[in-house]
Amino acid sequence: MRLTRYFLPVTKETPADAQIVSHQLMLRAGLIRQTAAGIYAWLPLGFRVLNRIEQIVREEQDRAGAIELLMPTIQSADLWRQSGRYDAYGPEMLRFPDRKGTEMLYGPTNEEMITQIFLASVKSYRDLPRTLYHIQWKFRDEIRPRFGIMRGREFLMKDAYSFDLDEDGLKASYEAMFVAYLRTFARLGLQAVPVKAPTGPIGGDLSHEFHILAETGESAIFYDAALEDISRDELLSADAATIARLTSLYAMEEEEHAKVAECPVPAERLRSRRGIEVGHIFAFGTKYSASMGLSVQTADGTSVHPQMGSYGVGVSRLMGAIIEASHDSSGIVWPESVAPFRVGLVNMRADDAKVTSAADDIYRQLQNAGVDTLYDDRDERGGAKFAGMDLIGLPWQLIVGPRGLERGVVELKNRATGEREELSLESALARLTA
Ligand code: 5CA
Repeated sequence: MRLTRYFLPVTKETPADAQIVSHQLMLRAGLIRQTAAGIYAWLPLGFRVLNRIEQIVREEQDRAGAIELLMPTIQSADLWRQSGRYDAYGPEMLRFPDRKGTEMLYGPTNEEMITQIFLASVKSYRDLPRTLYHIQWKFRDEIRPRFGIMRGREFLMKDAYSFDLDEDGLKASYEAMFVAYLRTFARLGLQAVPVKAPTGPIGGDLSHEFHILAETGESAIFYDAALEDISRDELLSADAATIARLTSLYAMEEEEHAKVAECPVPAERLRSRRGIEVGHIFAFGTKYSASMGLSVQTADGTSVHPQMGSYGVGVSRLMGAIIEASHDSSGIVWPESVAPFRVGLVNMRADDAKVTSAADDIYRQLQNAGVDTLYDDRDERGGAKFAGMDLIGLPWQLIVGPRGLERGVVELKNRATGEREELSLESALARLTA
């Protein structure tokens, strides 16, 4: 993509209304634009990152055996009356009539709808177990939308729902999602701490939240320092034993921790940090299947309400969490897995025909090799270009200037380490296409 043809409104000034660094950087780097309180447009660069995060979440859901579908954002009030949650949900739910006066709402979550869909077609134990998921926009009329997309009113969520015949089945489905979450966050370059959670309005018995440690996190959590020693490789190869080990280590939200009479962790190993909740999973058994009349025939001819769980990931919130975890004083440092482009190609002298012809040629070669490249072909000062590239945080910067070209070299900069290296053009391309 040529910057002279792109839509990338970056700014130097730190926006006054943004309190945390991820929100400031998202506005400055031209990723998002607020259109109403807690509601954001995703500008081209931000939309690319959102799609990459979504794709990693999707791949790990698929890998865990979950099946993707897409449910609508708009739901009917009657559906929610069946579970008894319509009145219970309160002012966070955005409610409105359609032209006929039918009461509608913008979905804050989808337990009722998936149960209704399941109910219409599943009658037998042979159709279980199943886990279905979608990645869809939600609306919650938060009292205090803040920190940009971190606590928005409209936000993108992956929500999965599992249906099992019995409690052992539910436990297996819950663990499969637990593994998927550990792998998802590891692939996003994040270290997530699983915290045992109270179940709240979703209901149920077993629940975990996944927190990314960051000073700006909204939750205070207490946990065993041993949770910090889990390696990325271990998370990527997580299995039931990993979960057993992780969940045996102490981790609680402040409110729950305060209720614990005697903390099992010795003081020197107890950590108190702030966390961003990026995922939340619940095993709630028959709460919705019973209230909404979903039952299936078992092998011996009796009828049972399926055991259910629901599993949420804050897809849009993850972008904020990634930036909180990965930035420096110059800007964002994207992990390779979600970077909007892999390479930022910088033409140092767009007013020099020789340099421009060389940079154009490199751009074509990168494109032909399938390397996502943002090409700064603007006629601007080098300093401004460097600052812009550092701000938007692409993993690699490839710099083409007149002095280097005379000696047959280009400069390759690694955004994360700051290391710069002069290389022949061939070696630079080989490095980037590897
Ligand atoms: N039905 C369940 C699981 S599918 C559910 O809705 N869980 S939740 O309320 O915990 O939301 C799931 C995830 O969505 C949260 O862990 C959080 O990462 C994200 N989320 C929730 N509210 C917001 C919000 N206002 N802005 C951005 N992300 C949010």
